[in-house]
Parts: sequence; structure tokens; C-alpha cells
Amino acid sequence: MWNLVFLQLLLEEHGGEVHNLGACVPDQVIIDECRKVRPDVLVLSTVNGHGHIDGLRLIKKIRSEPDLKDLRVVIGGKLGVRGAENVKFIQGLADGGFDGVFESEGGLRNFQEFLGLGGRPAPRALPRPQPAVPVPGMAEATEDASRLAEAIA
Ligand code: B12
Repeated sequence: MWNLVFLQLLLEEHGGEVHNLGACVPDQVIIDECRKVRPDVLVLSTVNGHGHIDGLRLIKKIRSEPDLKDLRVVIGGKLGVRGAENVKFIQGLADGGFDGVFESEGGLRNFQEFLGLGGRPAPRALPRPQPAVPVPGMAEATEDASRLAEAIA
């Protein structure tokens, strides 16, 4: 899946070590892998518009596991099937427990800033991102997407 290849390359180009679990991974496999690897951040990608449903289910499971409740988890991509209107899913996903929600219409700048990668030299390990609430860059992403929606309308 090109979205996953794209994300892996992006993170590796910035010095991150990526464990790519592939597409359509069962929730329990993700949870087990997070326990085993203890990643700096779990990055979820959604392409076909169901991500806001699957993502919410998964994050609730992850947050109900005491040893994973502080794990950094983000989701991005096509959150729904409504283009720029997908921003309406951002708040619900953030409330569900995601540390960052990045709708594809908002671009990648906010994601890179969240990871602390904005234009600085490549670190070997991803630094700890900023605190979870408010979701970093969410306001800007929402504004960007709203402007886009207005431009299209
Ligand atoms: C190749 C393709 C397929 C392939 C592979 C699908 C896959 N899951 O990878 C096949 C043929 C299997 C397929 C099937 C389907 N597809 Co399809 N597919 C595409 C296509 C042509 C390209 C997708 C792609 O690889 N793009 C390249 C990657 C790099 O881009 P991307 O995924 O958009 O990711 C970017 C951003 O979203 C963002 N991003 C993504 N993830 C993340 C994560 C984070 C953390 C961040 C920060 C950013 C981020 O970064 C990327 C670079 O900008 C798109 C149309 C298009 N031009 O996008 C439709 C598209 C994704 N498909 C679509 C649909 C509806 C489907 C099906 C549901 C059709 C069906 N009814 O069966 C199925 C779903 C199958 C499945 N389980 O996923 C729709 C989704 C509608 C929407 N969400 O708005 C699209 C957009 C086509 C359309 N315009 O209608 N598809």
C-alpha cells in the first residue's frame, strides 16, 4: 500500500526506525506489537474513508490497556469519504484518545511538526512529541481544510 510505503520513507528519511505492520492489521496484533517494540509513536494511516470508524475502535482498545494508555498514537490520511469535510472527524478521534489527527487535505507539515521533524537535522530516534491536548496543529489543519472547502465550493 503506497500510503504505508510513503509514510515509512518519510519517517526513515528523518532517521526514524520503522516497523511497518502492513495493511488491515487486526487490533490485537497491533497491541501485541506495541508491547513488544514499545515504539516512540504508533502511526496509523487510512485511505478508503473508514479510518474514522476503525481508528476510534482501535484507540479505545489501546487506551483501555493500562500499559499502553500513554503510548503516543496518531492517525492520518483520508479519514472519511467527504474530502475537505473530513475535518469533522478530527475532534471525535482526538477525544477518543489520539495524540494527533492529520486529515490528508491538511498536508504533512503538521505531522512533521508533531514529530519534531520540521526542517531540523535527522535524529536517530524520534523525539517525544508535544503534550496530547490540544492536538498539535489541529486548529491549523482545520482552518487549512476549511479554506480549501470554501475555495472548492
Ligand atoms: C491504489 C488505490 C487502490 C488500491 C489500493 C488501496 C489501498 N488501500 O492502498 C485498491 C485497488 C486495492 C483500492 C481499493 C479500494 N479503494 Co482505492 N484508491 C487507490 C488510489 C488510486 C491511490 C491510493 C494511493 O496509494 N495513493 C498514494 C498515497 C501515497 O496517497 P494517500 O493514500 O492519499 O496518502 C496521502 C495522504 O492521504 C497522507 N496520508 C495517508 N496516510 C497518512 C497517515 C498519516 C499519519 C499522515 C500524517 C498522512 C497520511 O499522506 C499521503 C501523501 O500525501 C486512490 C485515488 C487517489 N488518487 O488517491 C483510490 C481511493 C483511495 N480508493 C477509494 C476507494 C473508495 C476504494 C475502495 C473502498 C473501493 C471499493 N468500493 O472496494 C477499495 C478499498 C480497499 C481497501 N481495503 O483499502 C477512494 C477513497 C475515497 C475517500 N476516502 O475519499 C479513493 C480516494 C478513490 C476515489 N477518489 O474515490 N484502491
